[in-house]
Amino acid sequence: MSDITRFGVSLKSTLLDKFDRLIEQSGYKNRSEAIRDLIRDRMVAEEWISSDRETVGVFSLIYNHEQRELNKTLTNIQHRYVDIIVSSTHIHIDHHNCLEVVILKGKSSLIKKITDELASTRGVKHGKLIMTSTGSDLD
Ligand code: NI
Repeated sequence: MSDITRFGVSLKSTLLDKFDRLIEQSGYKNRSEAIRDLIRDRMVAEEWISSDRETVGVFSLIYNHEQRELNKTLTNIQHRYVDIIVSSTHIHIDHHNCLEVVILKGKSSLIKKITDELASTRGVKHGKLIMTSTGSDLD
């Protein structure tokens, strides 16, 4: 643990009280872990701003499989990006609706392009991208 550095932070006590309440509600045992997570979250956001960094996205989409050509269109888009799409899972939610979860690894700009294309396909009811990270720069 010799690479651990301790540092002091100055802030208004009212703000610290609010922060302490917030992190307690979220289940944190101490401020350090909460602050580490905030820092990592900001660093991941930065990965997504610099468009040529390799990163990871988890994309979910909900659609009605009975919509004409929709299934085929979504599959065709995914086949165009086999180098970026690491995994894709299809779940039949009910008689009409399908959930697809697509995991992508590559440049953030390309991940956004692919997931925008999937989400904006006519008939897709909901598409949501979780912008996460390879984790390699987070320690
Ligand atoms: Ni299905």
